[in-house]
Amino acid sequence: MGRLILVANRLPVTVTRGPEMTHVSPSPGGLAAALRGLRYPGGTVWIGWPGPVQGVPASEWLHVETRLRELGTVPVMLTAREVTRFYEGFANGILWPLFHYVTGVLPLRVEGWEEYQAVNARFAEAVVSQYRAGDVIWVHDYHLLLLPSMLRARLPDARIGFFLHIPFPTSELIATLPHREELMRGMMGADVVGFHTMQYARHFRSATERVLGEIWHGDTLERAGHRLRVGVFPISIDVEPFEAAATDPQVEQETALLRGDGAERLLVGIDRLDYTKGIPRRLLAFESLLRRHAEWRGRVRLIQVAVPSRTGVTAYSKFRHEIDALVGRINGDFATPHWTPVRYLHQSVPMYQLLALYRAADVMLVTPVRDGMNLVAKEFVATRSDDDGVLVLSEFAGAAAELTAAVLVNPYDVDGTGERLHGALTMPREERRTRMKSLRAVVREYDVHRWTHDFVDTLLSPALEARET
Ligand code: GDG
Repeated sequence: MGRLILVANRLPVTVTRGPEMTHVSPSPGGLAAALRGLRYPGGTVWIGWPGPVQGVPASEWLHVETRLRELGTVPVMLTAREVTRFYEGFANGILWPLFHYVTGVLPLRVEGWEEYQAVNARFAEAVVSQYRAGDVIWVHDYHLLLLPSMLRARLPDARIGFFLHIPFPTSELIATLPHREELMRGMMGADVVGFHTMQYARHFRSATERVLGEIWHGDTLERAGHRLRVGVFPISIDVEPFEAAATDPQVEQETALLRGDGAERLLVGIDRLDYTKGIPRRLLAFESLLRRHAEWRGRVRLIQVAVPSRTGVTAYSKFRHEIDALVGRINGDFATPHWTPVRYLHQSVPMYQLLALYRAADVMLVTPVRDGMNLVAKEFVATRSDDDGVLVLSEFAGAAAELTAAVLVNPYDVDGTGERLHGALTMPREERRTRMKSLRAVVREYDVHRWTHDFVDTLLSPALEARET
């Protein structure tokens, strides 16, 4: 049996230079979290960028390389210029906002295309050098849209899958993208192209029709030498560690500390600090709750964790200041000497604390303006084996297609979201239980192992129908 070669911009581990020595530690973000627990009978090989390693002294590099090899990973190095122009520029400065419909942060001029091509070609080189007949290749995400076709040209008989972790937007937006033909053609080298939702898959089909004049037969398309299939595979989580939180003494202790004497209700938000996650409008919705329902003043607080992310991209540093200012204003307007409405953590929290926040939350706020899936929503649900807690979820998160028993909100409607918060805080216990039971059943039914299995199965058997397209 062949191996599964996983190709993603970031390895599931990152090399970072500490004050004393260099560490190899788990990478942040949803993709890494979802794929870390992946098992494949023939074994896996990971190909990706290990993070900015330029500062690692030569004396430690051998140790780092050995550690990466032990973990089954193959590093692809990026120069500082490529980090700026491929990663921060083209991938995170153009594709990320455009695919999330946040056109306001797009630069006037699209730059970094040469580096985007060059890095995709370097990844192709690394995959070809690892590939053995019988291996299956699975390429991930928007950083590597050109890679499937580059691999198809070099390895015509290989099984190549591609999965997009972010939304695929309407073809109206794809049409605005310089290099749209190359990018769409790049994806089409795969045998299977997977998305989180039916809507994204539909947008992809219409974009290929519009940009390349392709003609689909249902979910398949005949290409020179191979058949392309589009499928829907909603990513999920490894449920077990989240359910186990219920019996972890450290988590229980922390949960009790967060709940305190129960006099205050707790709202929780946990996100990467990203303009797609809807943090400013969420803060305004909370403010609206406090203004319109004054009875909650002193009786409810919001803990918002925003993990620093992509700090090299200008739009992110501007956005950070916007949140700082909003938190300051809301706290300034509403705090009393005994109560602070918003506790804002611009840092990541350790796992036991993350689990305790999920368990202590009366209401979990997942209100992105746009999100491919959003794993935080699924993690929260999996943690609530007590069948309590309310999930307030944006209609514009991919997760909303599955988690229909959540309280769904339009995050752009700030006052409307504030009213839904009031509704969530006053929801009767029986309704909370019914909704949470139904949400937990969805997440348990389709976990990350089924997700992987479904995708790879579809990739291995072209005759097999993909889910629900
Ligand atoms: C992309 C897509 C899609 C967050 N803060 C802390 C922490 N986290 C962990 C969460 C979760 C992950 O980070 C975030 O995952 P998301 O899915 O919510 O978001 P993205 O990073 O934007 O992921 C997204 C995903 O890819 C997978 O396809 O769902 O739509 O944008 O696992 O738990 N973990 C810890 N401390 C923190 O402070 N330990």
